[in-house]
Amino acid sequence: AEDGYNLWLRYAPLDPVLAADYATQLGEVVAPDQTPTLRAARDELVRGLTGLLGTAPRIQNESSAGHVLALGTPQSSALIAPFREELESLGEEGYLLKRTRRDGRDMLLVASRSDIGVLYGTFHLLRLLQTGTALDELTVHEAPRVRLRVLDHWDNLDGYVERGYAGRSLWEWQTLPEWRDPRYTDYARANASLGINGTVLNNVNANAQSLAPQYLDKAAALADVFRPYGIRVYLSARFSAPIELGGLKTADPLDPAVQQWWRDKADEIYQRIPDFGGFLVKANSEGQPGPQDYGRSHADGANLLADALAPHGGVVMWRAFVYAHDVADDRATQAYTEFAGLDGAFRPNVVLQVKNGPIDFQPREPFHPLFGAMPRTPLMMEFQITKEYLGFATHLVYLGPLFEEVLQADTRAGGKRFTVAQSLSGIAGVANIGTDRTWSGSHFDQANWYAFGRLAWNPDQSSRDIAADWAAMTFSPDPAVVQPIVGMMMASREATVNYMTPLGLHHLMARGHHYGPGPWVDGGPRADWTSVYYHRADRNGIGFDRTATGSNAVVQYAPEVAATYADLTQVPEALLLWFHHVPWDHGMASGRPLWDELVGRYSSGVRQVQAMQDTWASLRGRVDADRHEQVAAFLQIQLREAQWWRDASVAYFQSISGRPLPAGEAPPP
Ligand code: GCW
Repeated sequence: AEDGYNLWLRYAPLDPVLAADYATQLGEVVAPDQTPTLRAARDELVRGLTGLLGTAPRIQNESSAGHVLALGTPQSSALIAPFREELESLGEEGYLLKRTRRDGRDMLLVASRSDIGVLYGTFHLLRLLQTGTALDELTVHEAPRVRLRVLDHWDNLDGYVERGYAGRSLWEWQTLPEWRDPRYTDYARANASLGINGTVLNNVNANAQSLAPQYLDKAAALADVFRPYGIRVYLSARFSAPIELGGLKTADPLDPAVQQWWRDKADEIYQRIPDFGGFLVKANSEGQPGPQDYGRSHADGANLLADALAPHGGVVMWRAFVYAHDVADDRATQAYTEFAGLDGAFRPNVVLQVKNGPIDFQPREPFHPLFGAMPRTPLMMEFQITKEYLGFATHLVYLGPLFEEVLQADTRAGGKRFTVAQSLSGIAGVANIGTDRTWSGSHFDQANWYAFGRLAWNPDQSSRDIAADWAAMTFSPDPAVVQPIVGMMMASREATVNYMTPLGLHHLMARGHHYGPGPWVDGGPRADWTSVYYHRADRNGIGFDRTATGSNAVVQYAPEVAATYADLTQVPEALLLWFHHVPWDHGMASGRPLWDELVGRYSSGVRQVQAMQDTWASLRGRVDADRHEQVAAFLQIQLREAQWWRDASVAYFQSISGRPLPAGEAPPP
């Protein structure tokens, strides 16, 4: 039965004619296996070809004439050595796939300067076969565009995953380091297939114990498993660890004893994990300790850890998601206010990790104003793959278009085109992975892990193309399956925006768990924990004025962007209520008044879910029964809940606007 465990690496048998054609074109395989990484590449190739083509490939040490598939580096393979020059420009992680003739052989090369590049190239070749791509004339030069491509696990030491909807943590701290669950290897394979090269094992709301020796031993065992797959281990560091673990009186970054403690801690970690990636830190946000507790800046805090890691080559990923105890005028402005002025103050091995938008992983936000605003500081995107504010693992929401929209946003930094993607040194994704048999809590949420990884490698790819690859690999390369699935996926995010937070509304979810509607939530312990803080609906209108007449958050963007967002006639309708408070009868592009448009968007979100259901129903028989049934059931839940969102939101806003429902709109029950 298909249970989803194999992700996009199912290697289900191809159509026999196609399989036979591939088998002839590939011929014999010459794949060195001197290192663990080369062995992983060879094993994956054998696994993939056996599944896809129906027979195990013949692995040779030398090739005779005829067709040969050659894997390797110039060092490990005599067949690859002549192509050394062509590999120069591809860097340490890049690879070449190339069909060529040499010495009477028809060769297909999977070549790289490094072993890890060979593994990446092998996964790429397998993807071409899984998607039924023609191999004649093949020439692929690939190199990652972003250096740090990292998954952030919000996993606690007790196995609970914060905002995790896919079961418990994968890391079995209880049985590590002795027992290395084979699932760790499958996790590494899946990530390597996308080029992900780092993993932060523990929650940013960090327990200092993660840095205690016994946990370092466990982390080291995981690092050993991941190493052949090019994945470095990182840890979230609790800023007050010198007090909690070291017994010091302070964690002040300028205190010499504190500095010594972190240097010693770094030495201790690198003794166990020589390629340790570094630390991720959440400081002075939502109650976490940090340098501001001692009157020091974020730069002082980040540099403290950076100095400890520098001798070993580690980096500090310092988060810009700061969220203070006392509510600022506009929570959306806080990160920029605290960080923009620190540009240039960080050590070179500090990377500032910025969430995609200025609030918090909403279904839609404008891009974060720090992108493009810190030219002297390496920046790292933080996306949330787990869908905290988008219906958890139950709702089918493909995040590719959300990621793409943010990555392609033009910051206009320096007055010219400069996309968010161009500003990045790294990309992190808050993982949606747990012990669920599907890994991600649903079949379609696997696509969000997949799309994240592909975009981390090259943020300029199209989310539609990525969806097509994923659907072909996960379900079937048959275009009659791929096309409708891609159609569903591409429409799904906008559907969710429509039934949850249309037209730039945000943070209307029920308080705390963030599942289901709660636009009425008021009177919480602090103003910005309430939905009314964000939508500001009153008798006259709705929306958060972030222009000069309001919080003036727009000025945090480059002048051209600020001017566009601030201008009611230019702001994209999708962000209208993010930046403006407008009257209920404000004229919209559709010709309808805002109130009618708003209700219409809520209703169209529901209809879009119905359309997904219809598409999925039409695929019965083309998708295996097990997965078809579960997706259908989840879509039924999503439809019910989209209706719930629509009815609750429309009823609530109607109680404020006092306006009649537009013609044809059913009243909430
Ligand atoms: O989105 C919010 C979540 C918190 C999370 C925080 C953060 C890890 O509700 O659960 O804490 O963001 O990103 O630090």
